[in-house]
Amino acid sequence: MRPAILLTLLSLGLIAHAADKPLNLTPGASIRVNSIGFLPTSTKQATTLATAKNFRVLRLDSSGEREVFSAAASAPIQTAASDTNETLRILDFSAVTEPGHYVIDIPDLGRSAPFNIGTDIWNTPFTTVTRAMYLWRCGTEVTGTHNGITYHQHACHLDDGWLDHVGGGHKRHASNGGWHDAGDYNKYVVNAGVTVGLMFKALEHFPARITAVNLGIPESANTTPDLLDEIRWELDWLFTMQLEDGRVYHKLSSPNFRFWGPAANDKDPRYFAPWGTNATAHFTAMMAAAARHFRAHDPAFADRCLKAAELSWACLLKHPQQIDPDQSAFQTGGYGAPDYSARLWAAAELWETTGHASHLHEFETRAAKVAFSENGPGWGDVNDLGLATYLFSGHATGKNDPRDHVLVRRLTDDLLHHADRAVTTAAANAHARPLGVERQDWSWGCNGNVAGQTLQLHLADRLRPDPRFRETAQLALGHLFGRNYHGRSYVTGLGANPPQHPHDRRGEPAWPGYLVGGAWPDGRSWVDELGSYERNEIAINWNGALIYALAAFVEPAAK
Ligand SMILES: [Ca+2]
Ligand SMILES: [Zn+2]
Repeated sequence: MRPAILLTLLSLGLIAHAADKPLNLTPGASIRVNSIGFLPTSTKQATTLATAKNFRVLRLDSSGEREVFSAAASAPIQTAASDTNETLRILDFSAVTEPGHYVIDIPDLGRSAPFNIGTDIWNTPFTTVTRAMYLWRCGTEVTGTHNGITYHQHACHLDDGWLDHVGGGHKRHASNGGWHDAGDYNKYVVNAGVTVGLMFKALEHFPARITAVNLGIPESANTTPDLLDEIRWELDWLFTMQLEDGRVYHKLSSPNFRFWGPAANDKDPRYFAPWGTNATAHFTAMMAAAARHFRAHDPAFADRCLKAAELSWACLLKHPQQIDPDQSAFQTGGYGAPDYSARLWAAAELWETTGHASHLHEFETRAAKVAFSENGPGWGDVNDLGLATYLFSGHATGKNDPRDHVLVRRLTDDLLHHADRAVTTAAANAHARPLGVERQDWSWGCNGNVAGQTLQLHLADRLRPDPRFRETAQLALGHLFGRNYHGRSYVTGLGANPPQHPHDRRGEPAWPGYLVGGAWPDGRSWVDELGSYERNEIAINWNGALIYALAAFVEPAAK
């Protein structure tokens, strides 16, 4: 994904031959359970080593512990070599429905991480993971407290950025703000796309759940939903990436990944990379969607977003062939990808916001050649975002639906096919991972894919309501929060034994609310090590996916 990272870190000796070095793998956990917990009505399962025959569930409270359930484990299941290559059993305790604090106990084997049953179990994870975007803000002081630890960053990168590599000479063009991208402090327009896109989709699909959530950010006292406020922090930066003729700079980055330490100590100059059509298309899509979302809260800002979107769209029409930026001055993230899907997404958002037939035509022409993704949306493929906007368009009302009905039917069938397959895949997997466990299902950032895959499940549920879709979306979260080979949460600061050493330049203790990349090339191969950028880095696109996945289960009535 970002091969330049490897070269840079190797050359600096920050990691020694990471590509060759065998991973220091640990034995799999004895009992693996979603350590956040379960909604009272959900199916409740955990996974354990095959030595367990029987298990019990204990309720923990101030008076001690008491057994509330016991049962036999399932028959043994052998997992594939491409998965975890073990013999395991499933523990089903769906009969336990009373809200409370629990643990699974297996004689002679041990106890699981504790977990909760309740209607509000996903509220704090949603707030923490979304607030993590605020903690990523560049160009400003940020501070937050989590689990008794206060995290603080002084205002950073106030010189952003320099025009040397875009023909502007050694002059500064103000480009403060935005989010740091990942474990590094650079800012990339393309990766903002899928991140902002999924955050907007969370608001579109689950407004009653998340609109009123207080994220504890500087804008929490105003009347705008905090999630929109947080997105706006990125949009305000994105405006500075647009040229007067609508072209959009690809990124704002230091030349390499040399610096480690607090962001405010990073004095490496940061430069604009030349414009490209892919960044311009992502910019257009984000601004077009923003115009719609901000209309009710700040009409002037909505107008500004729409104007920016239309300017960049006109630029894209002038440049129908892909133009990639020259990034030879940089060794940082390239984010190179075909611009096809970003143009498709931009057309969808422009149509949804303006209703203009030309945008619908452009979208449908492109959409005729695509299907829903296999792994959920990602920075290199945002088709799912555009297809989702189209399938659930506010313009498609009754007799006045202007869409191509043949295309709508095909996309609907395709979406349902993908979602049904995710349900089947999760049901067949010992850790209920809906993404599957073939070799190609474990890849750099696959935890983000697991989270992002819930988009298709919730879209399918809107088209053809089926409790299995939401159930499977919870299983995806369960896998990320502990029902996995390691029996650990893959999200910093949340759940059982979360990552302590993420690949994050801010250092330790680990900043809270970040999904790490995950295991590959099989389910065992994840390590909690700072140097493991390819398995233990954090990134805005993965958090964007997790924000979406969590938003679906926030329960505002349970304070
Ligand atoms: Ca607010
Ligand atoms: Zn910064």
